[in-house]
Amino acid sequence: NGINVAIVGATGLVGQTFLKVLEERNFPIKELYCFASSRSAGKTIEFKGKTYVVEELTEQSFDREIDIALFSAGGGISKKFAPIAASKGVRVVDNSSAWRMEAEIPLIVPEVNPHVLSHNDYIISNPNCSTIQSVVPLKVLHEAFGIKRIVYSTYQAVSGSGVKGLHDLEAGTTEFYPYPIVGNCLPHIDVFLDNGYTKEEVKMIEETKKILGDQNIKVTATTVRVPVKYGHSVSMNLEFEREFELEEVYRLLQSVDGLVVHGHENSLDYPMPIDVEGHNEVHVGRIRRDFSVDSGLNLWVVADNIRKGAATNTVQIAELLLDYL
Ligand code: 11C
Repeated sequence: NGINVAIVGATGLVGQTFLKVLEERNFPIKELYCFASSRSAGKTIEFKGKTYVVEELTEQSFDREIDIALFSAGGGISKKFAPIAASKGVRVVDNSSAWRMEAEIPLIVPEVNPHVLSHNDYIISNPNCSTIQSVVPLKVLHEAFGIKRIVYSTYQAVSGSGVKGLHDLEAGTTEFYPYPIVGNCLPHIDVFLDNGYTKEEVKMIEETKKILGDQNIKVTATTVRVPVKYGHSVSMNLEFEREFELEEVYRLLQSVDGLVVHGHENSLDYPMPIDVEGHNEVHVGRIRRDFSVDSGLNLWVVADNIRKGAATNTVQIAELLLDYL
């Protein structure tokens, strides 16, 4: 009766939101264990009226009956501790980038590819926040019209960098970002790679193909940090194999679970970060034909990066796992 759940990274921005979302969705928890680094050990966390003491994560942390562990403590922690947990029979849902591109690890957005989950999966990856909100509207469009090419341009909130990003915006410092984020845009998220792209751009490109299950889609991306606290925005330019009608695009997008479609009749009705903070849904607007190519479409997609981009999607994956325990 109930599931034993562990949170790894329980004191972080995403870890705290895991707890909120688990409570809001009434996830059937029997025992809850909260883990973090030694720095946070001993802190207390309130969950459903009970107080929990944060424990230091160690190799022995999973030597008890834990069914599901939600990880959000960075790639290094996931690389080391997810296999330890999995070897002890714990199903790990990992919010870091550590395992996403491993061929045998499922990378899941429940509205898009829940079918890739199987009984044998003990480590399941949660995609990058900008990828999650992008693929939610793309799946039905790919099925209907065949996506040939995607051009992503992102406008990403500082909370994607965690509390350090929020601090640079709130205090006007450059402790985390290399340049001021106040009154500025930084065309730079995560590290630069040899090919001139940033790692965030490559994540969007590769994760999109993996989740949509089609390596033939051509994808490019420019990812930009903007002075917004919560909520990533993505401008998407799509080119389809087949002809489409705009009315059909609206109809398809309106059929997607967890997607709110804006602007059918009212031009001022477009999604913005300040309106989606705290929402679990993805919002799409500015839906319009790209007249510069044969079969092109432009979309503007906004979501709370800490919610649907991280905690909510991870909890939704944990909900899928309930059928496999
Ligand atoms: C950002 N998308 O906004 C990043 C944060 O691969 O999970 C998430 C990094 C990741 O900075």
